[in-house]
Formats: sequence, C-alpha cells, structure tokens
Amino acid sequence: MRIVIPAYPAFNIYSNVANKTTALGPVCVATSVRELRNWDVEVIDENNFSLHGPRTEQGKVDHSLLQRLRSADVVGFYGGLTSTVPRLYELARFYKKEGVITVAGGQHFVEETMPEAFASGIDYIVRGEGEVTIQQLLLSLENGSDLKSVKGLAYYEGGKIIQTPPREPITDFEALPLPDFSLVRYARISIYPVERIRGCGMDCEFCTVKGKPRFASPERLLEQISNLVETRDARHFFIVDDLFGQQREETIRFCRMLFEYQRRINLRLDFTVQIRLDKAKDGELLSAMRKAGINTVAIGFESPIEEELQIMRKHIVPEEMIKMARVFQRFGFLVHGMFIFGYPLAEGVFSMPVAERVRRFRIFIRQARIDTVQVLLPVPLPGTELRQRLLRQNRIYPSGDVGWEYYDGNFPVFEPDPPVAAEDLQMAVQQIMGKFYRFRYFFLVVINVFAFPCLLFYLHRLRDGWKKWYRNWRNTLVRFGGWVLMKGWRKQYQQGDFVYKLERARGRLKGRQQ
Ligand code: B12
Ligand code: SF4
Repeated sequence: MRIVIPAYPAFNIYSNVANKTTALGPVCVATSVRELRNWDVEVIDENNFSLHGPRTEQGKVDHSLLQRLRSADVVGFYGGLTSTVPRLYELARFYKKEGVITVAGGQHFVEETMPEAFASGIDYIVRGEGEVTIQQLLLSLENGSDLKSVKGLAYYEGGKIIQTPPREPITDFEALPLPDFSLVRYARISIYPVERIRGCGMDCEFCTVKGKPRFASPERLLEQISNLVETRDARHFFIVDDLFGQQREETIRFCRMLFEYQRRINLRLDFTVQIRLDKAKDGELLSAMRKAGINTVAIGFESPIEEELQIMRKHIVPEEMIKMARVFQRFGFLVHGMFIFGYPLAEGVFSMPVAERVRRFRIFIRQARIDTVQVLLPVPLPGTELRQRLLRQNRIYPSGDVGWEYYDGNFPVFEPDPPVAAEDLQMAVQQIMGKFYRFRYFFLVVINVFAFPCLLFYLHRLRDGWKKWYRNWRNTLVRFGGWVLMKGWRKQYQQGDFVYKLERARGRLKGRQQ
C-alpha cells in the first residue's frame, strides 16, 4: 500500500512549513498497515519530497515511475486539507487507470463530498479515524469477505452510496503502535508532528474539529518524542493537539516529565503548540510549558471585533485579548497569531466599512505585540456549520468556477456581507499582512547582526539581553521573509485566472438567486 499526501495547489503561507514536516494522520494509518502480516506500506508526501526523487518534467512527483519502482496494489490518499483535493482526484484517476484500488480518508470527506469523490476515481472512503478501519478493509479485500461488517466505511455499489455504521472514536491510544516516520519515503523531516489529545471541547462555527476530547497518557507522548530524538535525531516538534492544555493536571505533569527528560539527555528540544488565548489566566501551566521547551504558541485570535467573535462562538471579548496576549509575551513565548478577516455575519446584524475593519486589525496586532501573524479569509469547509449557513443563504460560489483548490484562506470563496465586494476583502488582507511583513525589515536584520557584538559586551549588564536580541533578530528576519513570500503570492495571484473565475461565479450566483 502507498499513502499519498497530495501537493498544495499553489504557493501558500504554509508551503515552507509543509516541506519540513509531514501530516501525522497518514503516518498513523500507514503504521497500522505495517502491523498486518501480508502488507508492506509506504507514505509519499508530495509537499516534502526530495528533489532527487522521481519527478516529471513539470517538477511534479512522478507516480508512474513510483509505480514502476514499487508497484502498489492499494493507494490511499490523505484528504485532510480541502485545498489539496483536486490534486487528490487527479492522482486517484491516474491510479484507477493503472488498475489500483483507491482509498481516501481525512476531514474533507463528509456526506456532501462523497458523490464527487466516487465520481473522481475513489473506491472507498474511510470516515473518521483510519487506524482500525484500514486494517479491516485490507483484510476484507484480501479474504473477499463482506465489506458491510467494516465500520466507518463508504463505497459505491449498485448505483448508490453505501455507508456502514460509524466507528466509535478511539479511546485506548496505548493499544496503537507509535507512528513510524521511517515509512515516509523521499522526505526530509525536521519538524515532527506528535499528539496526545484528539478532539476539542469548544465548538467554533467555522471549524471541522468536533467531538469530545480523548486523551492519551503523558507517558505515551513522551515516548513518541524520546523515540524520535533517539532514533531520528529529532529536535523540533509540533504538538498538533487542537488545544494544548486540555486536561490541565496531566498537561502540567507532561511538561514536568518533558523537562526532566531533556535534563537527563542534556539536550534542549523545541516545541510549538496550539493553545487558546484564555490559558493566559493559568500561570502555573504557562511556566511549566516554558520550562519544558515550548517556545512557540499558535493562537487563534480570529478577530478583534466583538460581533464577529460572537457569531464564531469564540467565547472571548476583545478587551481582554490584548492583556492576555501580553501575558504569553511576558512568559517568553513567541506568539503566532491566526486571524480571520471578514467573517460573514447574520444579515442586517452589523456592518462596518472595510477600512475600519483593517484599522481595528492593525491596531490590535500592534498593541498585542504578536510576533508573527497570519490573516486569512473565512473558508466554509465541508462539514462545518459555517458552510451550512452560507449554503442556505446561497452565497457560496459554484465549485465549477471557484473549486476546492481555492479553499486555503487566500481567496474569497463566497459572497461577503453586502455592500463589501470579494476583491475588497482580499485587498484588505494584503494590506494588513503588507504592513506587518515589509522590505524595510531587511535593514533591521542587518542592524541586529551588527548589534550582536555590542550585545555580547553589555550582556552581563542586560537582564535577559540575549533573549531580547534573539527575539528581535528572529522577528525582523521572519518579517523580511514574510515580505518575500507575499511578493511571490501576489505575483502568482495576478498571473492566475482567479479574477475571471470570480466574475463568472458571481454571475452564476446572481442567476440562481433570480
Ligand atoms: C497540524 C495541522 C496543520 C499543519 C500541518 C498540516 C498537514 N496535516 O499537513 C499546518 C500548520 C501546515 C496546517 C496548515 C493548514 N491547515 Co491545518 N491542521 C492541522 C491540525 C491541527 C492537526 C492535523 C493532525 O495531525 N491531526 C491528527 C491526525 C491523527 O488526525 P487526521 O489528520 O484527521 O488523520 C486521521 C483521519 O483523518 C484518517 N485519515 C487521514 N488521512 C488518511 C488517509 C487514509 C488513506 C485513510 C484510510 C485514513 C486517513 O485517519 C487518521 C488517523 O486517525 C488539524 C486539526 C485536526 N485535528 O486534524 C488542522 C486542519 C487539518 N487544518 C486545517 C486548515 C484549514 C489548514 C489551512 C488551510 C489553514 C487555515 N486556513 O486554517 C492550512 C493549509 C494550507 C493549505 N495549503 O491548504 C483544517 C482542514 C479542514 C479542511 N477540510 O481543509 C483542519 C482540520 C483544522 C480546522 N480548522 O478545521 N495545518
Ligand atoms: S477553532 Fe480551535 S478551539 Fe475552536 S473548535 Fe476548532 S480546534 Fe476547538
């Protein structure tokens, strides 16, 4: 079996990270397949694929050559990111033509998207967690036994879609093998994704992650980390739990164990986590995290506008947000702030000119002293309440014009609240990001480098001088790098045919409404 993580459709703010890491889900599923007696398995990550690996003349991963080198009987696809789904379907059609059985899993595949998947070369869809379902599916295919007994599966038979009963969410994580990253071929991984908690207790309208959180033990997470340090020389980790700090006492215990482990092996490791802003109220948790080497926190601020936060169901108010962001700063975390610009509100509830919204975002970002920011447009992802709301209002652009490849937060994919035009929202995001990531930071990087010897001279006098210098240097470098990224993105946008597609989609929506 080969599991493919399809390439991002275009250059994206995350492209840089994607070629240093990999998706954890497919590695977990592949590890599960590895346990089966008659099966051999590999993972191909198109976003992290060596330049020396088999590639076509256009630079894409050459699946035809891969298939000749190590022919797969079954190919699985990671459908965790909707924006990569057009590439997923392109590959599924290719493998289908080669006579290979195709299986897809991941967040994109819900009731709404199943028909298109079966029409695009997918034989089986695994719904929800894949570790157990894939084993049972492969065994059934091997023995020719009845697929109806495999829970969590969907397939097309006799002109209709069959869905077997849903599988219960995994609760006994200790029964699963540790994810085996050596199954990922042609990849160079320097940031390892690890996890302890699946699910999230919150209920944000735009998010696909739903369901009660389920926890593995701190010991298991430490085991994942120590295994990677000791077998793969890993140093950087992304704890992909949706909300770090759930099950507070166990999280603090984990942080203490992690600190002890690093002391024992005499190494400092580097961790990034995703956390809610209101964890700022928990000083004990934050200080345990810092001691454990958690250096970067990614926080979904989403918006500084109260009405937007309410409809998103973020359960937080803007006045508290700046204070809380600063607490993370004081503890020495690098804060990566994630924002959504132009969230659609219920009609007639509230209206604010785009220029005013831009101003509020800018002021907020400056006052909260966020180290790096990511401002994206709202994306009505399959399976979310936001999508259902906008579908009911007939605001989502038809997929024939604005396809899934545009669902990465960089493009408007639905009609914004009147009287705002989609183009204005996109321009506004560029304005906010453009103010943050600027060319002039190049000069500050240079100044910071020259300031380094002076820093050494005064180091004994400055409290935390080194840390301050590093933070400054790192942030100016990132902000200059961000400018380069944005320039590339703008060029790509201008050269692409999105503007034309948008015009057509709008026309079609209007036609439908009349
Ligand atoms: C880590 C992470 C990232 C990382 C790495 C992404 C990656 N996976 O490659 C980074 C930071 C790069 C990232 C970026 C983005 N992300 Co992200 N990310 C996550 C996060 C927090 C964890 C993913 C993870 O490892 N989960 C743990 C594993 C074990 O679960 P899993 O992936 O679901 O896998 C299981 C099943 O789905 C299934 N399965 C998965 N693949 C397969 C394959 C086969 C063959 C089978 C049988 C089964 C199977 O079995 C697995 C094991 O049980 C998820 C949230 C979440 N909880 O999943 C969001 C999530 C995947 N991200 C999301 C989004 C939207 C984005 C962005 C577009 C940013 C944005 N606008 O918010 C960008 C992507 C840029 C782009 N080009 O589109 C959405 C995706 C929803 C969707 N339908 O697209 C999610 C679900 C969060 C959300 N808000 O809803 N992300
Ligand atoms: S956005 Fe974050 S906090 Fe909200 S439901 Fe999703 S994972 Fe949970």
